[in-house]
Amino acid sequence: MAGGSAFIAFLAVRLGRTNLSDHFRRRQAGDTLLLEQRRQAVVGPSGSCGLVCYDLDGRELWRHPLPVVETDGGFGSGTSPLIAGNLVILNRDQARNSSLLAVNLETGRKAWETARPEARTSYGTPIVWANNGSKEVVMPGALLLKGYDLTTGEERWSVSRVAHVACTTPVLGDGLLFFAAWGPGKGDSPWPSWKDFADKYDKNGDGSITPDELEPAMRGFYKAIDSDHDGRVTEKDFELLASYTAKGENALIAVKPGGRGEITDSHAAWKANRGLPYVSSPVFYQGRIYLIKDGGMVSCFDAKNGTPFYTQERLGAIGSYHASPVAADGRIYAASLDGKVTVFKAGGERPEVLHQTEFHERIAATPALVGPRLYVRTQTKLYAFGK
Ligand SMILES: [Ca+2]
Ligand SMILES: [Ca+2]
Repeated sequence: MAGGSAFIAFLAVRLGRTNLSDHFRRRQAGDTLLLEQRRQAVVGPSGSCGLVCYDLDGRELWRHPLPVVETDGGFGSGTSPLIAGNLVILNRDQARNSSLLAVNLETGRKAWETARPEARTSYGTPIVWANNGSKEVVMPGALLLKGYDLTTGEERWSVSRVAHVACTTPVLGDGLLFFAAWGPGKGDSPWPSWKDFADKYDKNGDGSITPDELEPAMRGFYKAIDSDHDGRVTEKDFELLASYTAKGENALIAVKPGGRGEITDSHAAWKANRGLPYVSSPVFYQGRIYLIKDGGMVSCFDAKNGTPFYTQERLGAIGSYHASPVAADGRIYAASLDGKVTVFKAGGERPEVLHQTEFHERIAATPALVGPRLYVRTQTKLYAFGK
């Protein structure tokens, strides 16, 4: 399986007789529960406010409550917990007091927590990387991608010149680590000018915009725009946002193992800037990296050297993509947020679409491949496909 852990479907099937499934069904976010098969336990993030561990009969084994994350976007964190050995790792990047947290899988007690004072909100899920034989947690953050010692939480390396927004999860393949991130406000998606924004929203003409002057749908983003957190959006906030955005570089990067300290240049294998995904993570499959860009465009690169086989080819399924693509049996599966799943052939010089299915409701969670089955979780339903 690739493209992010997505055991939710498997769990819901296994737990279908318990009240847990109701709990899962009500959830709308794209975050995912993890199954630890050795202990037959399930660990889930509960509304961004902590970790809860259940056994496979739905009995609660422990819980580790946490303050609700305060994200820049005003919505919850989309991250999933990561189980690594006897630890459960959780991304706690938020507007203030960001950290990377590890709790003991047996007890739910904190094992270590590393402060990330430089980090703002991020939404991706950390992964484990056996980096030249030593196990690390790779944390996809805004502006910085970092590696930490799995056992102690100590920072080991750092890569800069990545996007100022991090929604994706890194992937591994062919001995390299790949991280693709894109943030709005630059390139073909510039921020509006302060003048245009104020003309539209500053209804009382006092030179600042208060939440009540925004459309309800935009109010969730108020904290992200109000850069100095004084409760009013002004030209100064736009300048701060522009300078923060300018620090990032929207890119797909390949990182070589063996680095310590600042390794942005020393351990870069290659880099690409086209076809970047916003929320969906890359998938590595048969020596290639696939990216799904919002709008329904797929790009495919040689994992070893970054040579593109094709870039930004249309899949015929427009819209946003929050679920990550997954790959199996010579095929790539991509689910749009609007609920269209496209199956295309892996390899080749262009994406050959084999099949498209309309599910008629939102798909935010990454489909799960478990043995010969493909599970797709939509807003209200769970589907299983197989031979
Ligand atoms: Ca105003
Ligand atoms: Ca402000």
